[in-house]
Amino acid sequence: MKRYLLGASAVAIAVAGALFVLWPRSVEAQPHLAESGQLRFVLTPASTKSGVNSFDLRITDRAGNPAQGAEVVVEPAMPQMGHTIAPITAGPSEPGHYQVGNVELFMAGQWEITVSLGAERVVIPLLLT
Ligand SMILES: [Cu+2]
Repeated sequence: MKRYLLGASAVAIAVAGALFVLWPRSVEAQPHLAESGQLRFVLTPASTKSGVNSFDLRITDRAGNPAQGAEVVVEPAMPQMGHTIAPITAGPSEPGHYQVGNVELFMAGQWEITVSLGAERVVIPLLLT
């Protein structure tokens, strides 16, 4: 009887461990960094799931000062599938800080987000589930 209980508790611990490892967790949206010739772009998506998304964008020069620029242009695309969506523009909410809402990333998969500020441009890969 004692041995049976020990065996049962070992099984319970193994199951709990497997659940801990395998349980689906929501993926934290990580900041994505990209650099152009003059600027450093950090794009943080609100979500890593397909659907309506929004981006928090912080743009600085190489010294870390907020970028000067009236409008940022965001152009999401899925080049492998030939999808593009209409460019979205946003003005700064404070120097170097842009919030881009209503980004309709309508399907899961590998997106490429082109972000331009004036002549500076980066392409940021974004994988959605
Ligand atoms: Cu697609």
